[in-house]
Amino acid sequence: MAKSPSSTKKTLIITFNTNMDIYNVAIVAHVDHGKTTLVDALLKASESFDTHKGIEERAMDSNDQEKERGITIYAKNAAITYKGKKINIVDTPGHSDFGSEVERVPRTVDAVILVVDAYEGPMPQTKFVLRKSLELGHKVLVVINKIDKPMARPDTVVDLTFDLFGNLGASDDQLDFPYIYAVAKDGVAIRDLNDEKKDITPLIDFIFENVKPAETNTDAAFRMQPATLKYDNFLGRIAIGRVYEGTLKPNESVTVMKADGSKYTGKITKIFAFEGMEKYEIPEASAGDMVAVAGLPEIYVGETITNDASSEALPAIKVDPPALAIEFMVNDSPFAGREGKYVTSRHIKDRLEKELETNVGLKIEAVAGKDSLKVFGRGEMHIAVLIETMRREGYELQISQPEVIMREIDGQKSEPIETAVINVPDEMAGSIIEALGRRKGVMKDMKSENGNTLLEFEIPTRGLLGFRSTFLLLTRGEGTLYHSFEKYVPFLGPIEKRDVGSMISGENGSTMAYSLWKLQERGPLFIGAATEVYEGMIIGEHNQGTDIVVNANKNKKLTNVRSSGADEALSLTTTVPITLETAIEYIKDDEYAEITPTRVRLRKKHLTENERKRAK
Ligand SMILES: Nc1nc2c(ncn2[C@@H]2O[C@H](COP(=O)(O)OP(=O)(O)OP(=O)(O)O)[C@@H](O)[C@H]2O)c(=O)[nH]1
Ligand SMILES: [Mg+2]
Repeated sequence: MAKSPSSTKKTLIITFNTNMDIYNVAIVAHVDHGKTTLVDALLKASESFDTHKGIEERAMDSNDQEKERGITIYAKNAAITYKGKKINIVDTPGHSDFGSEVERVPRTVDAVILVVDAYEGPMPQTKFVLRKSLELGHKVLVVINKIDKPMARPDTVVDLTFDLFGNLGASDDQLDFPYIYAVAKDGVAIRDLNDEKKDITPLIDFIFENVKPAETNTDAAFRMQPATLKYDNFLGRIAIGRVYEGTLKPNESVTVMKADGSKYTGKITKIFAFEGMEKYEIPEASAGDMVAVAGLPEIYVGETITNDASSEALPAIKVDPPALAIEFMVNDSPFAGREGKYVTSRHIKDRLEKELETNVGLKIEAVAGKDSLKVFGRGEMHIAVLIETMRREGYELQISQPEVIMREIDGQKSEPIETAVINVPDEMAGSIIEALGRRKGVMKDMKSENGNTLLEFEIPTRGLLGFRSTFLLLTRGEGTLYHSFEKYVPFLGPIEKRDVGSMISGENGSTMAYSLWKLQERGPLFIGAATEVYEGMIIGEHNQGTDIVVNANKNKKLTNVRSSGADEALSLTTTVPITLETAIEYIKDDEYAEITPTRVRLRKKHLTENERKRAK
């Protein structure tokens, strides 16, 4: 189709049409079930200007870490126009650590599209996002995706999804959900499994049929509620959300109503709407649409922006509280400041405060009597993504073991428990059941099918901390493990975190292959030869369950001593290098991880043996 001039970027304002029907939908699912791929397919089908040109795979996952990890981290808006109608789509993350992104979004839409993998069926996070959507009374449309998988069982998955709706207390209306099949990867959707697989348009028509267009009461006062925040170097904080009623032009003054009931006035300088993956400046925000507004540097999620100070605030957005905290502090190891550009506590504090402006699930708190900050997040990965971003920016810091946040409920200390769903080859099920049992997991279900065992556990979040590496070891990477917050229960008593101790360097200096070669019998090593170490640095695991102090810097006492530590004649079993994620999993409460732009080192909080004895 030849492009008319009106469909180019510059004149996009022409496509802004207040009379256009608008459909606001959020796409939710368990991790990897194909949400972002489905949004790609929709963008490619869009009739509007050049959205479908040069869309790379999972283009919505635009952040560096999203690309590298292959997952969505931040909820994002996009929009397509088709047959003269507009669909605002919010793509959400499926990983449970980014659940707060999902909790906020459904409030801004009229319907939710639940994607379910045609082989895996509903998984822990399917339940979480569906529960949130049903609670809001939303209509839920189901897309059974990946029907091309060799083991796909689309009909069974529809039944399982129906059961899940039932278990979660869906209303009769919700229970009668419409569904459609898709191969998002190939950009096709079909109503009936026997239909010809042509393109994605059946899904678009399916949305038009089953979602009510947004209400567009433009006579009322302007009211909008931000659900996500972005930071722009030129414009500052940008609030993205839905206009519930009324209209607003740039430079009109507005009143912001905060969650605590207080108000202040401000001015919105620019208004944007979405088209494809981009946002474009528009002359007026209008009821029913999703817009991004700039000009309110203090704006926060869930607040109400209005042009009539006497209008009512929109209902607050409820977000589950953080489940986990990690202490961030200045790196005070002997190697501090070697690799980082920003290393002081002020640097770290300022950076974290900036992060709070847009990272809604995150909280920080000063630690009494210490020059450190506690960072609260939804899960290990939520905080790990932040640490990774910081080290890429040149920050250096030290972190503590993650701690699960307890809550006082009805006068009782309570802790979060999660549903964990595990799929492993049959012969490995026994060791997994044992390992989770030790971590206070309670088995809820067990099924074996085609040589694979599917296990469902309820397990305290504490029990899952650090479990992933054990899981990988026990299953040799052949299993899958998903978990998602379920509820708070009274505290279940102590859990021993790991039954291996650390191998600790007793000296400063450089490691020698000869020493390491002898030490490797005592447990896996984290570092190789010719690596600089300091007294108190953890260089490996001790498989006897206790900490031991070792000297990794000794060389062979021979006359023909080699000058280099890297003695090729000695073959070291492979070392297990410490990554940010493994560090967070590994450290015990008397240990720290130092994170610099180029290194991750583990250390004891107290570096010398004497200090450690005294601290006991
Ligand atoms: N076989 C098959 N694979 C698909 C299909 N749709 C998506 N995938 C693949 O599934 C993987 C995950 O896809 P994503 O679109 O990133 O999944 P997501 O739901 O957005 O994942 P998160 O955002 O991390 O929760 C990618 O490797 C896709 O290529 C499909 O229809 N069939
Ligand atoms: Mg995604």
